[in-house]
Amino acid sequence: MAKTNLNIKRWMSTFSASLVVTLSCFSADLLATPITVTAGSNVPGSVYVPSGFTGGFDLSSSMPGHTAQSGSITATFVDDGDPYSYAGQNNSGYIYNGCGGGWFGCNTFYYYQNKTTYYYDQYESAALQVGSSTAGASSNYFDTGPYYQGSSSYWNGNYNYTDYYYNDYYGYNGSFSVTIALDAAALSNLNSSGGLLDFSVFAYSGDFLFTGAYLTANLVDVIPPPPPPAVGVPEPSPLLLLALGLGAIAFSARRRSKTINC
Ligand SMILES: [Ca+2]
Ligand SMILES: [Ca+2]
Repeated sequence: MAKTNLNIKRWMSTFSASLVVTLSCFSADLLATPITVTAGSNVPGSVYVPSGFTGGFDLSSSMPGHTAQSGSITATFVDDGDPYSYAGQNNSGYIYNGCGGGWFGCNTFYYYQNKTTYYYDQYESAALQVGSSTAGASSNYFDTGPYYQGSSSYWNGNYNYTDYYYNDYYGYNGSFSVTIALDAAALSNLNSSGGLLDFSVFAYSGDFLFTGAYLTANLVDVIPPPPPPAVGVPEPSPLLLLALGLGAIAFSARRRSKTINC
């Protein structure tokens, strides 16, 4: 009887080990490693954006067997090179005493003025819209500072005048970009369409060139639902399983006994 208990313990130990291995393999299948895919938009080249347009992405070749969990869209822009608009002139006048001081001891007085002309580059602001979300980006501020351009001198009948000229270019230009995460609506559209997703670009302010957009999506395996139980096939009863187990133990014990006897 003690030997039978020992065999039952060994059989249960073997069964438990097999069950652990089976569950481990099952969990590994469910936790498939996500893959990241990237696709460019269907908008070719650069598009002038005075107002707006709509484009799209196509991930249909990567979607079978997968579902998108997260992702983002990045759109890039560049200013189109605006004509500078004249922004006024600043006159800063100074009186210079050529004699080093003293009004009555000098014969010559003259004035000089710094005249700066400002040229303004228009401000641009772009918007990217996907799903239910919108994000914006704007061109970059710059200021060259006053650059000396030359001077001119003249006599107005009473005094000598010298004007010094400067130009200052400032405003907004250059390349800029915006990235927006796929929200729930965008992910739903992407998954329900089998990998297609639309986006829109428009101008909040100014004009510029849209130079491209790409979609990055993180995909995971689609886990199929478990198959329905078979109809009409009776499951083995616990008593039958117990009888089969005890029979196997008895058979194993008999073989071992014979082997020892040999
Ligand atoms: Ca500009
Ligand atoms: Ca512009």
